[in-house]
Amino acid sequence: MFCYQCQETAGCSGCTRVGVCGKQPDVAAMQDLLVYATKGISAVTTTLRQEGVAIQPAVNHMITLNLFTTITNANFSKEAIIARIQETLSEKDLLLSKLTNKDTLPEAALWNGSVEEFDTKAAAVGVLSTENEDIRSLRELITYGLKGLSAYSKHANVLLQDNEEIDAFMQRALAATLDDSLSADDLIALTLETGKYGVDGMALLDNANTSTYGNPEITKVNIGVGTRPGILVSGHDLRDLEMLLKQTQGSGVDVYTHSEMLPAHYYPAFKKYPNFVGNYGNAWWKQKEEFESFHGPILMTTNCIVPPKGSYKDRLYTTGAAGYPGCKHISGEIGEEKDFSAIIEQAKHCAPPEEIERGEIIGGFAHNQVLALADDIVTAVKSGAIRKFVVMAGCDGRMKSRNYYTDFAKALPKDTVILTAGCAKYKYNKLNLGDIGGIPRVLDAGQCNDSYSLAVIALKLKEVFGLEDINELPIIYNISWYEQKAVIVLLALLYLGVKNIHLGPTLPAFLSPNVAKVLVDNFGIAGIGSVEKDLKLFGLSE
Ligand code: SF4
Ligand code: SF3
Repeated sequence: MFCYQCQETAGCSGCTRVGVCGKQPDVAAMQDLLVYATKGISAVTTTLRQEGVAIQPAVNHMITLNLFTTITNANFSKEAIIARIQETLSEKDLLLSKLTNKDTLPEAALWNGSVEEFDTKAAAVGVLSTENEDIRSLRELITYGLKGLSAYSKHANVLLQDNEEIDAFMQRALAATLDDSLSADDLIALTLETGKYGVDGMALLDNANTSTYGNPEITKVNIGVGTRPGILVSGHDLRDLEMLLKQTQGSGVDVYTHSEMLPAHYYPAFKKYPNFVGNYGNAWWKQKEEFESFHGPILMTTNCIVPPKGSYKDRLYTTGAAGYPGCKHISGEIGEEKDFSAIIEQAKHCAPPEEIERGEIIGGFAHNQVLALADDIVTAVKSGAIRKFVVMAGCDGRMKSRNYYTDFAKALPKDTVILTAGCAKYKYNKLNLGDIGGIPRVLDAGQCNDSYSLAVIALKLKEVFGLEDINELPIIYNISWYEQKAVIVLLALLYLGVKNIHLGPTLPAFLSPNVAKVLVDNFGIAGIGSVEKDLKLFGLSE
């Protein structure tokens, strides 16, 4: 196997024997083949569009879901991935029969094979099949950005929002990563275009979320526990949470959020459920301890799954793109009501969650809420009460080096405000960093996809302050990444013209020295150093 798509890749270069995430070589091979088949069908849909043939939403959804399935920590089930490959190959053959000109199609568009041939084929089509390291680096950078975009599209799709332009781009770009005639410069241009569609994808999801569930608002979230049995919901899918909340009414079972589901509490639509008790635990990587002490069933709606311990494996359920061998999967297509009765029944026989902390955390600072406070914020900036905003959005992870973010947050001068989104926030959202004239020093906009809110806020402040360039704002970017959704957020920020982003705890292994140089020279991308050095660099030493 060879995989280097996430920040925790072995030796900061590539997982070759087994994934640090727990992905086994046979699963990695099927993921490679699924990506290959998905690129193949995308080459067919792209050519069909050129011939004026419309592509059905079901095909777009299939491609989106395929990519999402291969995101880090989403799906460890070989069986589920093989089923997706087979479905994709048969749909591709149907589409091929509608095509007039097949001459320009790449090999991936024409290939088909039986399950017995999958292993051999997978070994020939992985990441290392592109020999030139710069072309490989750019192809993977684009592919990972598209994986992130697919996650955000899928969340919009389940709320019945589609954008054919985004789907068409995603497929055109996937097909382009198979095209040997494209130069490094062509692929750099495509990388930035991916960032443009990243912005569009996040805007689509933002609209889907807020038009369905209302605008997030300032909310205090309980981090303690109640006395009844509970179900813990993790991942990013708000529609799954909504269905579960509805189905648990009157059941005597409470519902808690975990990790990236925390921001659900900020939406008005979920506040009406009396059994929606609070948030349990921290970011994804602590789940082994926290899922054990939770005692009740856990529903993983997306990434990030840590291979479960036997002690709670029979309480772990997956749905949507998520999967784990031996864990029950709850099915349900877009537009269908999923049946969570098995989870609810199991919960009734479980002990209530064990208290691991108590108190409250505050969040809900998505763009609408922050813009409602714009006058106070502008006054605070003009008076000097707020010196700088520090965007610390992104992912959390296991590595000890990520304690940098806790130390950095603690060491920031008291006249700075952290803007955050994603599970990165768990490194500092319980530190009680205080407020500036009533404005909390940690403003949580929501999930990783809500990083879009941070861009909207920046653009609004640029307008209010009458600035020419987004980089003239008193905003510093010190972002942490782990998986591919952070890649699309990064590309989106680059597309918006944001410069000098610091990315840590390490730079992506998939950036070749030459590609990294392009990002450094053109966008001022940099890694992180020590807290002291970085504070100095940002002009924030006291
Ligand atoms: Fe390794 Fe990350 Fe790939 Fe898992 S997703 S195999 S940890 S690079
Ligand atoms: Fe976290 Fe997996 Fe990325 Fe959505 S849950 S930010 S790592």
